Amino acid sequence: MDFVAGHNGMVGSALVRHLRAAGNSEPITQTRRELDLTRQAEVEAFFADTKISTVYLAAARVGGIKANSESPADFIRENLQIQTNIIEAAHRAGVERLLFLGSSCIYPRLADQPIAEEALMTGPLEPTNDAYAVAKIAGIKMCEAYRRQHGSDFRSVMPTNLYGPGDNFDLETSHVLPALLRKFHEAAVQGEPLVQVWGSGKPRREFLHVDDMASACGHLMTIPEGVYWSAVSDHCSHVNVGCGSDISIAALAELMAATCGFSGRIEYDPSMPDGTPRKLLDVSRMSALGWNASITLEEGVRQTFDWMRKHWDEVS
Ligand code: GFB
Repeated sequence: MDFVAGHNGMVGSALVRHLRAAGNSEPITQTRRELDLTRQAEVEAFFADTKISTVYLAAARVGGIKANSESPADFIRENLQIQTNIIEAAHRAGVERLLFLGSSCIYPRLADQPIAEEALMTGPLEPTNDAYAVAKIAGIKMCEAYRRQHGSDFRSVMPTNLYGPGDNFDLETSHVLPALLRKFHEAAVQGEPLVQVWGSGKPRREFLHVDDMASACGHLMTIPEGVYWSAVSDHCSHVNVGCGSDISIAALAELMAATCGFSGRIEYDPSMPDGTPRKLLDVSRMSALGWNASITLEEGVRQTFDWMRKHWDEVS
């Protein structure tokens, strides 16, 4: 049976949708109330009592540049606890295959673009999210260590910035795409003359729709063990997942304005951090493993905009 850890999050819920659509039996899930993933004993008891063959480790504490800057201790502690508990419990319970989900912020702030998997730990991290990044790097290294010591088939996937249904639209803690979608929509509806965008607008970001991410995860988990581990190496075993192109924050803001029918002024707030100047992923390893993204930014934004309005009471 598949266990999706973090099934209520944006990625976790997309994974559940994907597994259902692929005809898999209903995945096992646990709400926070049912299972606190930061508690080692609880996690080990759950794995001991449940017949789990594969794990999608999508549970994490996530957030945008402001949330990461303000709560680094929470981000590093909670993510280390969750991933360490699940990886060890999966090993003890003899889980056949595990997929650990990280983030493109693991790479050096000024890595050569597009960023190849081998760029990991070759330079200083982006300060606004180095705590979260170190936790995710530790997760990759932990999966590799279990592979070398126990022969565990524990894989790691590093997505670029994700967006889509089920995203967090809170203006303080969210990522840029949902935040701007909400800001421009509210301004358009309320007839406001101005929308504030953080930073200079110059940074570039790559965006992947979460349903593409779920499809990539499903694809990675169907690759036979021998094929996967001969395509990666024991000390660089993670796989980037992205769409292969990026956009400036300024151009994204223009796209959001057009999507929401906002015709007012866009103002930039230089007092807010820009973060990493660019983090476009090299996705050739994933392409060679037989998967490419298919949802364009335009259609993904349109779909997310429709979803946001349909769930407005929930998200606003
Ligand atoms: O998406 P975001 O918060 O995180 O910010 P990162 C991306 C860029 O959008 C930054 C700008 O340059 C922000 O200054 N931006 C403009 C805004 N307006 C806004 C706004 O209203 N809200 C937000 N949030 N940003 C995250 C990491 O970095 O990437 C996470 O902090 C994770 O740990 C995630 O790795 C994938 O893309 O800079």
